[in-house]
Amino acid sequence: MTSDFHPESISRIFIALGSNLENPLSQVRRGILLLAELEHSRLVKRSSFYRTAPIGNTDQPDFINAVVQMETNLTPHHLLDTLLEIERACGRVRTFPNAPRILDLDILLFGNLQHSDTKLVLPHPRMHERAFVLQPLLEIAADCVIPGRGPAAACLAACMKQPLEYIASS
Ligand code: PH2
Ligand code: MG
Ligand code: MG
Repeated sequence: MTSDFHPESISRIFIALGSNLENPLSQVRRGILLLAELEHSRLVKRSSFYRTAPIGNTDQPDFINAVVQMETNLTPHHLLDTLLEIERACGRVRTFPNAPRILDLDILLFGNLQHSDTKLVLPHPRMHERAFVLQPLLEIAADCVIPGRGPAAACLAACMKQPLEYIASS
């Protein structure tokens, strides 16, 4: 039988939050409150909020983005399922890839784990090329190294042309 959590193994994880529908700032704030209540887990730090231009599908509203650092005893897949449940509970409806969304919760890093299957790729496969992830991540973890990619600060230097506006710290 596989277990949902490892009582003796705590992992340091980072989760990205993003919203561009229905008052995005309050959606991201609510997402953080729900993450703070996650079972077998502890919220350690959260970044400021950033207003960011959409990357990919550019024909949609600006996003509010933030990143949190947590500790968890959950397994990566149980964490993933739990984040998808929170997204649904907050009213997210999946239509097409990169569609506007009420709340997106992405696992960026799960300790130093490098993993790939049909449901989950770790580290997040596009995090190293997205200023809206790297800037808030570096705000709370300045020395962060992305397994397989190198220092997050060097990754951010390569994507400085992506517009991003610091909006609030609380
Ligand atoms: N999320 C995406 C695609 N593009 N752009 C911004 N600025 N912020 C996001 O959170 C974002 C995006 C897919 O999840
Ligand atoms: Mg995403
Ligand atoms: Mg997602």
